[in-house]
Amino acid sequence: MLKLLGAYGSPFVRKVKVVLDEKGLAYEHEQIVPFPATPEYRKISPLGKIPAFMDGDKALADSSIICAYLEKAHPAPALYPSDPYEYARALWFEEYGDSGLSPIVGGKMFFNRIIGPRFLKRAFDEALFQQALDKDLPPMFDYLENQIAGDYLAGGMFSIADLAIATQFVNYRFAGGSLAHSRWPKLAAYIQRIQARPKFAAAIAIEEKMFGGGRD
Ligand SMILES: N[C@@H](CCC(=O)N[C@@H](CS)C(=O)NCC(=O)O)C(=O)O
Repeated sequence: MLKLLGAYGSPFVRKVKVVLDEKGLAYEHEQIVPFPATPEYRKISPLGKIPAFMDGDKALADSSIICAYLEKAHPAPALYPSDPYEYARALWFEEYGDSGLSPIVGGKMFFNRIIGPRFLKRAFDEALFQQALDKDLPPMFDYLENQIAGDYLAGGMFSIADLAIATQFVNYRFAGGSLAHSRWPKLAAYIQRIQARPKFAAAIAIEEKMFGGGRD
């Protein structure tokens, strides 16, 4: 049996969940909150982060590693382009989402405004939030706006690139961010299109009940 470990609200858990769903795989989803990670959980995820994954007794950690494993183990439908350069571009956009957008959207916005105050008794740092909106994100959104040429970011197909970018924008919206009426029309339409895919939309709908309401 396949098992996804990690809590709703995490863009990385969502990334793996949508890969599993797009590939039509059956799996259990165990809600693991990593604040703090237990010694037991660290045996599966040595850095103490979510998600982790079990395929029977085989354990894996890190969303990118888990998604790469799922692609090898269950190749259809393909979620990585086959052309070498487009494959590398897809990995680049995954990295851009995971290491570029996430520290800002996840750390300075979603965690700062939602998770910290709601679950960890941490005060909301409004200056940090505003810094993300005013300084950090505009050049990143400009970059993405310029990268969007067709329906998808890499290889002319829905891929890990689109998933890794669009998952960050779920947290962006949950934290109160908006792309509407913005200076990024291509990006706004692209994100809406990717998140409207049935499996993606279904994953978001579950979390919407928890995080989509009013902001704290
Ligand atoms: N590179 C990792 C990042 C995972 C990550 O940062 N997860 C966050 C939640 S969204 C976490 O577990 N944080 C707990 C911690 O850093 O202690 C991945 O892609 O899985």
